[in-house]
Amino acid sequence: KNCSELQAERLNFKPTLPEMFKNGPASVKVKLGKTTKSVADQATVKKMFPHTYGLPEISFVKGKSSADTKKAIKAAVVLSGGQAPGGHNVIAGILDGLKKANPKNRLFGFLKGPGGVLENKLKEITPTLMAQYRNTGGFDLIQSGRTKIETPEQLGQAKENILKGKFDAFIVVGGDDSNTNAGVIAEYFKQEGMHTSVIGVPKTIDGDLKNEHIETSFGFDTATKIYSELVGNICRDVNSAQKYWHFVRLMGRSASHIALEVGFKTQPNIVLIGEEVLAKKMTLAQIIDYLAKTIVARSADGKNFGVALVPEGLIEFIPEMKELISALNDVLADHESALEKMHTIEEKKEFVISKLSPKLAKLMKSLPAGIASQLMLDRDPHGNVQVSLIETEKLLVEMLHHKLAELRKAGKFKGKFSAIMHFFGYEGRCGIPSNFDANYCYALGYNAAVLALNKCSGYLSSVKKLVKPAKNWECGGIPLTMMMNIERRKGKEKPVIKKALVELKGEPFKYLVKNRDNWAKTESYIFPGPIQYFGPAHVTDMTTKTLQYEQAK
Ligand code: FBP
Repeated sequence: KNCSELQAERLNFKPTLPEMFKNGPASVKVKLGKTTKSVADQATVKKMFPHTYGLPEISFVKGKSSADTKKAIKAAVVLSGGQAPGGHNVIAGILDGLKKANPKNRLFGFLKGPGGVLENKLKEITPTLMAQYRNTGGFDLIQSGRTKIETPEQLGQAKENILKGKFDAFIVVGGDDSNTNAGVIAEYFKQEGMHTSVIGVPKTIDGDLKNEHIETSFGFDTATKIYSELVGNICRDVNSAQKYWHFVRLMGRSASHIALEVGFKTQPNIVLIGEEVLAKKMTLAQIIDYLAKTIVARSADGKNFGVALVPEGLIEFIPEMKELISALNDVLADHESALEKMHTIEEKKEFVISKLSPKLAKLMKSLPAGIASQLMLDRDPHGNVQVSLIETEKLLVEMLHHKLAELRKAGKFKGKFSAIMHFFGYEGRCGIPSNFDANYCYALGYNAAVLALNKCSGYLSSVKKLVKPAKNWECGGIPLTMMMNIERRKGKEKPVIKKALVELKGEPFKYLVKNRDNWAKTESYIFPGPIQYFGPAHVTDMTTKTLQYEQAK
């Protein structure tokens, strides 16, 4: 009734489980791999995680399970951070895995993210409740939140509520920060002598929680398909009207994977990549020169139109801006209480500028007022600047108007520059999961249940070989500490899971470099259209170009 035709149809979709899970958790055996070490800063990470450092990798193979499935278990799940399409299927996979092992097993969901763990707000996920949410987008079944469980008091509170609920497993669905947290909790529970397994699931549309064992995070596929449809439509509009330049900022807090993937799927005239800007140590002025060059060259061919993709994290990759943001992070953290007492943004700005080095103070003052204020906004609970709120596309367009006016004066630009700006982010985070994400999330959840049944703690659910059909995917667990390194957060050194940025030596970026000059000059646009849920498998089940290029070698 209160449901669209497609929604009703998707409730009936049956995700494909990897072959090894076909006969349920009782027919899956744990195979222990090599012991592991963290990706960097080994000695420090080891010292901080004495109980969970160096755990062996786990892969699941067919065989008789040694897990005791006779004793019923209770598991709890929490969704943490930004939404990503497929979260409900993770929960469905956990529930089905648990129930298949023993119908008496029960699953609970903490409400509104880790905050719900601290406040002990939870509800049971029954098969009847789950039935209304299978293959749907969003996190509305139990919601999400960005609270962190990290202080000794918070860890103690989490322990108390997990013990109160008699949970044998605690599953955290989140991005790099949330899974870092899962690692901290796993360590703490072991230290406290608790038997509860803590397991992470890699979620984020940003696609930056990946490594050789975690090929992609869930949600990236669906979100980029949604943005690509929109950008493709804009490309066609641009080529029909031939009078505007469109600047599209794409979500992805830090890494530029989303912009790169949408670039592959639509072939626009310009794709900026933050990681390249950083590697080439480009200044804001150099980025503007690069954009202006393309605009002028197209204009000389009579084309006063085009499409440019701007990754949301770009601003933090410009070395001078990065330095400024990091200094601002420290000043804001060090003077939190003084700043809280100030009422206007101007007052805060003046105070902050007085604490910066002369070089950074000058840069801060040179920025358009709106952007400077946006840089001063509150940080999220993880201490990150809220890049989604910084309108980088406006900064670029404003500076381009100045640059092109200069070039016009010098007789080097005779065309028109009329810009339209967009930001695509939130519209992609809760879309109906693509077949890929529906299958991947279900497998990640089922796999997390198998890890829980085998009492594996401190692991991230890992499903690999994702360019193959879902039935051939390989499953297991990767120690959370293996992905950690030490970074500076809120002015302090912290162990965190290393963010996977766009690799400039990687195949996806090389593909862009090979093609971008041609895309800049021509209208090589392609139009991916909307996500297809029914039809030929090569259309419905295809995954990202990023994964295809990464795994082509
Ligand atoms: P996660 O890393 O928590 O999955 O969040 C990703 C993201 O969508 C980013 O792309 C974006 O910068 C941020 O969340 C926006 O955060 P918020 O939802 O708090 O506005």
